[in-house]
Amino acid sequence: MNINELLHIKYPLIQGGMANIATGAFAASVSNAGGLGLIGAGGMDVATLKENIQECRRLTDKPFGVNIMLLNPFASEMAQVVIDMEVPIVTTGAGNPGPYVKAWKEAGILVLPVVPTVALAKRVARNGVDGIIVEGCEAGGHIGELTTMALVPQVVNAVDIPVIAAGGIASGKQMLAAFALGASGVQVGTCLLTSDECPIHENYKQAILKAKDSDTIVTGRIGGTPVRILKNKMSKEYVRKEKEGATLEELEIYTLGSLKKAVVEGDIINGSLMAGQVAGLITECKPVKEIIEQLFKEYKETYQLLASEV
Ligand code: TUI
Repeated sequence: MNINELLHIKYPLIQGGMANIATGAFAASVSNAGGLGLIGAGGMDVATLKENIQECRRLTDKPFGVNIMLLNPFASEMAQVVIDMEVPIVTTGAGNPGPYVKAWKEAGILVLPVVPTVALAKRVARNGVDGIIVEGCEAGGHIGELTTMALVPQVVNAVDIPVIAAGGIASGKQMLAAFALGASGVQVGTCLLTSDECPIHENYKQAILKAKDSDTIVTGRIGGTPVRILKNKMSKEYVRKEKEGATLEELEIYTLGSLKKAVVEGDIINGSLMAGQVAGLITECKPVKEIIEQLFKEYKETYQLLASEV
């Protein structure tokens, strides 16, 4: 079973709801390529979210969704915006969406929370969500503790709704592995950062292309909000200060507005360049459509190769 029928999409692939990156235009390009595009509401205010929903609708007639990042101070207002604007699909991140699920379901919205543990997966499943995006700590941005390889099969055993694997997926082979673990679809972020349509600064794209396997680092582990980003002056200093016992206020100096610094200004020294551990697999910039088609081509070829060897 995959999620194509549930979401009315061609490929069982959801774009990560990357805060400050995934605009309405970007989401539309993913939806037009046959995946599910998401508007990342994480760094937006309510008015900006509304504009992006309108823009996405203008650019695609395919299904799209909104990712509501629950640490966003406007999250509860945004929960109402997606109802009022008849957004068909909502994903959530960085918290428990429990308080909003009933209203979304009553409005006919398909709800797919991103969760980092079996416990939260079971809780949201009881709330009546339509599927669960299970994100391992290989992912970029805000992460949990468990790896995709360990977490996905445990959530698959614990719930009876579709599970979508996220974190550490940037190739057809990794997609196939996710399906082997019981996933019904995948969510990808890092491999779309270098797409032609991705609105991040060229310097950010070049940094992803240059990154190797161990070029990401996790900030905020001690403070309780772990975030995986590329190693640079800012992130290395942040982790050093964190280990020295710096207060959250002292640490905030490094991260304040740092994602926008990277995305908009291309500041790869002091900016926060969110990326997953798969950054080392990304070697070229190309259109979203080609990235997605290549993933599924490799997926099929690998599946056939493995099947022929059994
Ligand atoms: O949300 C994400 N990834 C993100 S959000 C983001 S914006 C941001 N920037 C700086 C600091 C914090 C956020 C960048 N990347 N992924 C989904 C995800 N959700 N990963 C982990 C979680 C999560 C964590 C705890 C989900 C639920 C949760 O629940 C705790 C609870 O309340 O039970």
